[in-house]
Parts: sequence; C-alpha cells; structure tokens
Amino acid sequence: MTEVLHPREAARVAGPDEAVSIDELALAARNHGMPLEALRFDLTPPGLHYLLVHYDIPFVDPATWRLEVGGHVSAPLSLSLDDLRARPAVSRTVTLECAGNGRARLLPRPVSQPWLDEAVGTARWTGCALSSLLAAAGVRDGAVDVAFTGADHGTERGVEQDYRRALPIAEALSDDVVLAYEMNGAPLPPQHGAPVRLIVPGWYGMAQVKWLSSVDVLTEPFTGYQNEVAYRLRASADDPGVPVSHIQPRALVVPPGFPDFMTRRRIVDAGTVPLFGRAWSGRAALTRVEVSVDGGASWAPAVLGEPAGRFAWRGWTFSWAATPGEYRLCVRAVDEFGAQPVEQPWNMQGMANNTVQRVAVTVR
Ligand SMILES: Nc1nc2c(c(=O)[nH]1)N[C@H]1C(S)=C(S)[C@@H](COP(=O)(O)O)O[C@H]1N2
Ligand SMILES: [Mo]
Repeated sequence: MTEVLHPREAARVAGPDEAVSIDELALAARNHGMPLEALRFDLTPPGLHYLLVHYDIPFVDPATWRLEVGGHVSAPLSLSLDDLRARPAVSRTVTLECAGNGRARLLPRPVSQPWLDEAVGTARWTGCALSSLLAAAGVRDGAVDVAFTGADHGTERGVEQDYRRALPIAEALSDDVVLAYEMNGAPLPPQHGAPVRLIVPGWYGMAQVKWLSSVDVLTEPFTGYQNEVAYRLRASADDPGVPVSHIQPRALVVPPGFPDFMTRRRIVDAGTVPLFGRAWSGRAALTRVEVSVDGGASWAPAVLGEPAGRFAWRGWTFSWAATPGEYRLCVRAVDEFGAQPVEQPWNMQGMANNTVQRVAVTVR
C-alpha cells in the first residue's frame, strides 16, 4: 500500500477582497455546521451534528458490507457487520471537531469548506475496540502505521483517491479507538459513516474515517494524500509542515437572547443574563473557561461543569450583569498547555485554528 508522493499543492488563499465563492457555498450547503443553540444537548442529535463529506456519501449495503483487516498481520480478517456486532461492545462519548473549523474567519482566507465556529458535535459511539481486532489479526513486529480506507472516492487538487487516513501504530493500539456501528444508540446514519466508521477520541475530524472498508497494517510510514498533503500546518506553499492531530482547546457560547435574521446580531434585555456553553480540548485536560464582554480586553472565570468523559465537551455557565449598550462577547477555553488565542493562528490551509468566538450583542 506504499503510494507515490503527491505534489504538495497547498490550498489556495483568497485575495484580500475576494468573497466566498459559489464553489465554497456548494461545499457549505452539503457540509453543515451544528447550530450553536444545539450546544444545549449533552449528546448532539444526529441531524444537528456537524457534517463533513469530502466527496459523495457512498451507498453501502450493510447486508453485504465487509471489513478487511490485513497488511502486516499474521491472520488477516474479513468481517461482516454481524461478526462485528457479535464481539464485545464498547461505548465512548466523544466530541468531534473539523480541523478546518473557523477557517472562513481567517485573514487571508484559505479557500475550502468555509466553516465559521460550528463544525462540532458530541455523540455516544458504540462498536468494537480496534485494539481487540488488531490483536485477533496478530500485528507482526515492525508495524509502523495503520491505514483506514473509506468506500468514498473522488479527486482533490488533481489527485484521485479513496478517502484514506493513517494513524501511528501506537495510537491505533490504544484502548480509546473504536470501530463504531452506533451513534447515540441507533445504527449510524448514512452521512456519518454507515455501517461502520472509525472513532479516534481527541483527534480532529479527518482521522475519524467513515464508511470504513479496510484496515491495513503498514511497515512503512503512510504517504497518502490526506496525511501528507491535506491535513498539515503549513506556513507557506513550499513548507511541508507538520501533521494535524489532536484538537486544540475551544469554548463556545450559546448566543444569548434572540437573533436578527440577516446579521445574526443578538438582542438581549438588560439585567442578569445567564450564559451557557461548552468547552473541550483533545490534546489535554481543560483547566478553566473564561468570558469577556469587551472583545477580549478583560476576562472573568466561568463555572465549569463535570466532564461526560475525557474526550467529551463540558458545560459551563456564567452570569452576565448586562447594562444597555453594544457588546462583543468572547469566550475562551484554557487547558494544561494554554489558552485559546484572541489573535488568529494562521496557516496556509486554515487548520486547527482555535481563535476565540466573538458574538455581537445589543443590550436594550
Ligand atoms: N471516508 C471518509 N471519512 C471521513 C471524511 C470523508 O470525507 N470520507 N471526512 C472526514 C472529516 S474531514 C471530518 S471533519 C469528519 C466529519 O465527521 P461527521 O461528518 O460524522 O461529523 O469525518 C472524517 N471522515
Ligand atoms: Mo474535517
């Protein structure tokens, strides 16, 4: 499964006054975010969970579907959905976030799926532990990476491919990783990877391969497009960059009051305004969440709720004594490695950007 190196073409960066294009709108209309009011749900109802599909949703018949587990193993496996369901089940509550979340607000804007802040959702994923399947197949000495291939197919910056991503062998063998066939207690819906997808808790969305068809143990580092070219933090077009992996800390607030239809500006009555939101980090444990009503000039601590799992978002609350005027509400998460930045962390492809959310509010 060693592949030729692809030309490392980077995503295009929009010109200074270049608006979001019809191509970007076409992506945005297919790949929707989670409306921020859905932050209220501990588990995101599947229709409200964000969605990202690079190519088309493949039509996979669960009755004939098989998962091939092979490569550098002593006993390759070929499993039906019933075979997987007959194995011990594990469940994980996991917050997924697209690595491109926040991209559309970057200046200059990398041209791709134009997310604002909403490319997130949390679900309870149930399936088989990947480690148990790899143990059954018998991973041989010298394994380096494990590649996961989806049933979807397309071209991306000129490279035709099945959607395929690899994980380092140590990560693939960790107990956290699941081959999920259920989302929130029901069979996976088509758009979220039916019949089986990979769940790698703590990692950005690109690692969570949907419509899984094969798992291959490799003795050489994987050089496929999605690892080598697409999901990298690159400072410039000729910078090979570093791979995107774990989710950076982020907090979001349910926008308070009610919105204006076109601008989404919030209108709130003066008085005590209870704020609620969620915060998460895939790379480390959260230490606190802070709120600013002056665009990030000053910060006050929020009350952080209990985690539903190490890789699930946590609720937070804050009581805002709001007086009439115009405000710019901001919220930031802090983990063991630091706080979300107020200034954008820019890179060529707009990946892993966790600039603080800003919500315009009129208090009347
Ligand atoms: N096979 C396949 N898996 C995939 C993708 C894809 O296009 N094809 N998109 C990835 C990306 S970039 C993200 S952010 C997540 C989105 O998962 P969701 O749509 O279930 O929220 O799926 C990942 N898994
Ligand atoms: Mo993504």
